[in-house]
Amino acid sequence: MKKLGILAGVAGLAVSTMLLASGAHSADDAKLEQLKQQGFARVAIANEPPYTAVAADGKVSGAAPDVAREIFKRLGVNDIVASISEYGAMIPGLQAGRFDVVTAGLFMKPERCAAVAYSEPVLCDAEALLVKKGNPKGFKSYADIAKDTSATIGAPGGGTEEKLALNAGVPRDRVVVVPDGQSGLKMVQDGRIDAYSLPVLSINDLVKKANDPNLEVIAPVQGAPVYCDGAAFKKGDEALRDAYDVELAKMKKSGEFAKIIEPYGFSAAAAMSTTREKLCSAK
Ligand code: 6CS
Repeated sequence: MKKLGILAGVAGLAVSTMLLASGAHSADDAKLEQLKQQGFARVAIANEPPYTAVAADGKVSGAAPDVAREIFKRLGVNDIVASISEYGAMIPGLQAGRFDVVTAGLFMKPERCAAVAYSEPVLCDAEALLVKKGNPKGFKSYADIAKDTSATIGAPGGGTEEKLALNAGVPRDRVVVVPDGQSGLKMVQDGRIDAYSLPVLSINDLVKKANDPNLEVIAPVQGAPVYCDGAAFKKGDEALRDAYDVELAKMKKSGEFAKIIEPYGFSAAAAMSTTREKLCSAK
């Protein structure tokens, strides 16, 4: 597969060069042509259900990849090939050409909007805290964790929750970088951290699968905004992003978008109630 991938990539590059030389297409269209030749789009995911998930047999699912797979099919790119990445490494990986797009629930925020070309909104969610049953330290917000000098919080490296905790005043040495949901759950269960923070739907998925009566979910985290992600493209691939948005808009209008994301617990109306422009200019 790898050799095939390299050959396909070289062939794609040759097609792109021909297209550019002919002047018939902009550099951006060449990107879509290259993906069509490649036969798949390389997507970055985190393996954080229900946003993204990789089964034991390698099958990729989750609301974000499912939307992306359908849109790329409509653009003539037959499949997606996923790589698991930490949130903090997704944008550098995209910029370095390791992925063609990030479809992982990478929430739109001004600093990220400056670094990538986001599609219109796809998945929206509030933030949550996973704590021991009874919420012994009475956390309702990231500020509460900051105020309690003995409290520690776990969050994804380079993720939104890490940033929210630091911005609320939790010192760096009390914010623990946690590689994945299962680790975060275990660390709370073992008392190694006082709280673990992810978006509400991710925490709820973890708790449902853990089936542990000694856990409690605090949601939404007071003072934290509702975020929405979009598919994140490399700066310079705006025409591919625009083509993606055309198909996304059609699916939102036809109800096909809701059919994909709502079984995962996401609200199509929430994504359709806002725009990239609003989310990228949020204070
Ligand atoms: O965009 C982010 O940074 C966050 N998004 C998700 C879906 N999970 C955690 C992550 O920190």
